[in-house]
Amino acid sequence: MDINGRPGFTRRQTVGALSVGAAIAATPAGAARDVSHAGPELWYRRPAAEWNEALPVGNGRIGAMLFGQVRRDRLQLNEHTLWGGGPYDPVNPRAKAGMAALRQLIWDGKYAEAEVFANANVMATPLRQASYKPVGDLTIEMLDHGGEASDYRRSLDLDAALADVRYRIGGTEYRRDLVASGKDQVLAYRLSASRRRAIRCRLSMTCPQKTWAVAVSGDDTLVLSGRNDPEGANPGALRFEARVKLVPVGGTLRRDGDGIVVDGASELLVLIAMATSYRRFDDVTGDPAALTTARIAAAARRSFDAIAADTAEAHRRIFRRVAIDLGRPSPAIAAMATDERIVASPNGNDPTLAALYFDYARYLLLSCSRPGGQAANLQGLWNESPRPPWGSKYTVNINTQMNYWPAEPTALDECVEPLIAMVRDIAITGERTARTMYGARGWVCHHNTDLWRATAPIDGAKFGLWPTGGAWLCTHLWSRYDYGRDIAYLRSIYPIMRGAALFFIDTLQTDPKTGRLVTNPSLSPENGHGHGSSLIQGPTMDMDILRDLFDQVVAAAGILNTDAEFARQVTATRERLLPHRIGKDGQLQEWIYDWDADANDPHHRHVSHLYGLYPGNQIDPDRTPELARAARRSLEIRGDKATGWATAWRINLWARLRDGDRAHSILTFLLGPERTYPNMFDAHPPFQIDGNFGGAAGIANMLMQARGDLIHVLPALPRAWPTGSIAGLRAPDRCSVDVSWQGGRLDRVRLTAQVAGRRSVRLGDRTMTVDLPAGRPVVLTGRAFDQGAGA
Ligand code: FUC
Repeated sequence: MDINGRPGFTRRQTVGALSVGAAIAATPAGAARDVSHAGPELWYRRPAAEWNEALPVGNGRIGAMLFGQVRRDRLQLNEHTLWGGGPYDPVNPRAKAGMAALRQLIWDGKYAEAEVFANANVMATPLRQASYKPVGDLTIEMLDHGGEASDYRRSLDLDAALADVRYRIGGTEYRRDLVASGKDQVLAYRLSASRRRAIRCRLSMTCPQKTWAVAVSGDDTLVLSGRNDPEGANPGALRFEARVKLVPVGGTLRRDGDGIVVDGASELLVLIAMATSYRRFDDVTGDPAALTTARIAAAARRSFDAIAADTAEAHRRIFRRVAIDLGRPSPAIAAMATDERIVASPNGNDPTLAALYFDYARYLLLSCSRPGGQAANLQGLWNESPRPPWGSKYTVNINTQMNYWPAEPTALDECVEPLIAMVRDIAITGERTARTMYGARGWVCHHNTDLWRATAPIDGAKFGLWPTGGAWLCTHLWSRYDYGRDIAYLRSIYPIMRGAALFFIDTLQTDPKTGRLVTNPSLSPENGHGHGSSLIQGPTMDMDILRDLFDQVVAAAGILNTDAEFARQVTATRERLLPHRIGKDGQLQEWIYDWDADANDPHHRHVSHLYGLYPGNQIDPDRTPELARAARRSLEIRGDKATGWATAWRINLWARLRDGDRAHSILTFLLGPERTYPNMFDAHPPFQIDGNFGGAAGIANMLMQARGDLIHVLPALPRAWPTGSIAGLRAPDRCSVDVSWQGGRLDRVRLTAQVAGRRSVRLGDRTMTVDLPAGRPVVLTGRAFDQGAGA
C-alpha cells in the first residue's frame, strides 16, 4: 500500500484508482473499514492537539477543520462570507485635495514628511479593513469512551477529498468520515462503529461572535444563528446561520439543554449547512435560514455514501488532471506519519514530500476557491480566530496573487473564477476610489481588499499607499484568457483591464529628473528605502506591472478588434515608463535610485523588484541576460530564507533562473518544520496559505515553464529528483504537457493541444519546433533532442 507519497502514480494507475475509490464509497455503512488509499494522503497517529494539526475540508464556500479527538471531537466551522462589519466606503474625501502637495514632497525627496502628510490626509477612513470570521465549533462528546483508544489513525485523502479518523476501544472499531460537498452544499460527517448500537454522544455548538444563540429544533437539529461582529465603528450587517441535522441509524435522539444526545445508534450522519445574508459587497439581503433549511432538507434525503461519492467524483474530475511522481519513498519514510516526515525532511532526501505538498496545494485550492464562492483569502477559507492575523483578508501586494500562481499551470481553471469575480467587484468600488481620491477615470485598488471590496489605502502610508494592486490582479484575468482562449470571456473582462489601465493614463506623472512616466505616490511593497520612508515615485515593481497590464490591454484590444485609439495611447504611455536599472552592486534596482544597499532591511521578505522575472516574464536568461544576472545578484543579496510565502517566491525565481538545485534547497526549507505545520499548512508564521500555493507553483516551474508558444521542459530539474514524471501541466492556449525523466535526463515529453498550432519545445539549450495537430498527442523523446534539434 502506498502510505504517503505517490510512487509510480501514472495516468493509467490513476484510472485504476478511481474504481478503488468508488468501491470504498459503496461499502455498506456501519463498520470501521480498512481502506487502502490509492491516492496521496496526509496521515497521523494522534488526534490534533491544536488547530495547525487539524485537517481541512472545504467546498469553496463552507469548510471545517477536523481535530479527530477521541472523546471530545471538534469541527471548527467556516463560511466564506462571514466577515466583520457591513457595506462601507472608506475613501477619504480629503485625499484629492492633498495629492498635489504629497507628490511634490516625494519629488523633493522629503520622504519622511511625505509619509506624515499622507497619513494625515489621504489614507482610508477607517484605516483598517474588515476581517474574516469563524462561524464556530461543533463539539461531539463521546459519552461511553471509557477505556484507552488504540490503533488510532487520522487521515486526509487528497484524491477523494475525504478526512477520516479511526480508532479502537475495547473490541469496537470506530470511524468518522468528513466531506464538504459542493453539489449538496453541506458538510457531511459520519460516525460509525463495528458494533451495533455503539454510538453514544452529545453534540453542541459554540460561536466566537458577540451575538448568537443556539436553538434545538425538533429533537434532531441544532440551529446556531447570529449577527456578525462590528468592525471598529462599522456595525455588523450580516445575519448568519449554521444548521446541523442528525440522522441516526437506530438509537434515539434527545434534547439535552442546548445540545442533543444520541444514544445507541449504529451510525450517525451529521449534516451541516451554513450561510450568511451576504449577496454582494453592497447587498446583504440574503436569507441564511431559508438557505440552510433547504440545503439540509435536500441533503437529508441522501446517504453519506452518495454524498461522499459525488464529492469525490467532482473533485477528481479536476484533481486528476495532473499527476506528479517524484519517486518512491524509502521504506523508512513510507512508515512515517506526515508530521514525522515534515520534521525529518530537512535532513533526508524525501522527494515524495514535495510531490505531496504539490498535491495538497491543488487539493486546498479546489477546497477553498470554487465558482460562485469567494476567492481564497490569506487562510484560504479556514480560520478559527475572530481576530485573525492581517484580518485573513485579501492582501494584493503579493499574497492573493500567489494563491493563484499554480492555478493555470496545474489545470485548476475553475478555481480562478472567484478571483475574477472579486476583480469585477473591485473594478466597481475602485472607480469610486479613483474618482474621489485621485480625480481619475478608471479604477484603482491599493494593497488590500476585503469582503466589502474596499480599495482605498489602509493601515499606514508606508504599507498601503501603493496603487498597483488592482493592475496586478488584472494580469490574472489575462492569464485565464491566455490559457483558455475564450473570446466571450475576454470580451467580458476587457472593460475591467481597460479601466485599470485608464487609471494610470490619468495618474502617471512625469519624473522631473528622468523625464519618464512614473507612479507617484507609491512604494515598493513594503520595503523602506532607507531615506526616511518607503514612499517613492516609480518603484521597479510598478513599472513592471504596468508594462504587463498595458501589453495585455493592447493585445486584448487587438484580438477583440476594438478600441484602437486607446490601444495607441496605452502603447505610447508604455514606452515612456521608467526602464529597469542595474545598480552599483550589479543588482536589479528596487527603486529609481540606487538605494538597495541603503534599504531598511536588505534581506526583506518582499522581492517586488523581481516581479519581471516571476511572476512576470519581462526578464529571462535568454532575451535579457544582463537583467537576469542583475536579478540573480538581487536574489543573492536578499538571501534564501524568509517568511513562508517569501520563501516560496524565491523558489519560483530561482527556477526561472534555471537553478534547480538552489530552488530545491529553498524548497527543502519551505517543507521543513520551520515553514510547514504538522497539517502541512504553510507557516509565515503564523499560518498563511499563500506559501502552500507559491510552493506548488515553484515545483511546477522547476519541471516546466511556458510562455507564448514556447514550452521549456525540465528548466530547473534538481539533482535530488533524478527520476520522475509529471502529467497534465498546462501551457497557454489549451496545451497539456506530460514530462518524464530518468537519471536526470529527459525521457519523453508529450504535448496535447486542443487547437492545432506550432510550438517551440526547449530542453537545455536545444529547441525543437513542432506542429501540433488538434487533440492528438505528439511525443518527443530525450534522444530526439540529443540528435541535433536546432537551437
Ligand atoms: C504582506 C506581507 C506580510 C503578510 C501580510 C499578510 O503585508 O508583507 O508578510 O504576509 O501581507
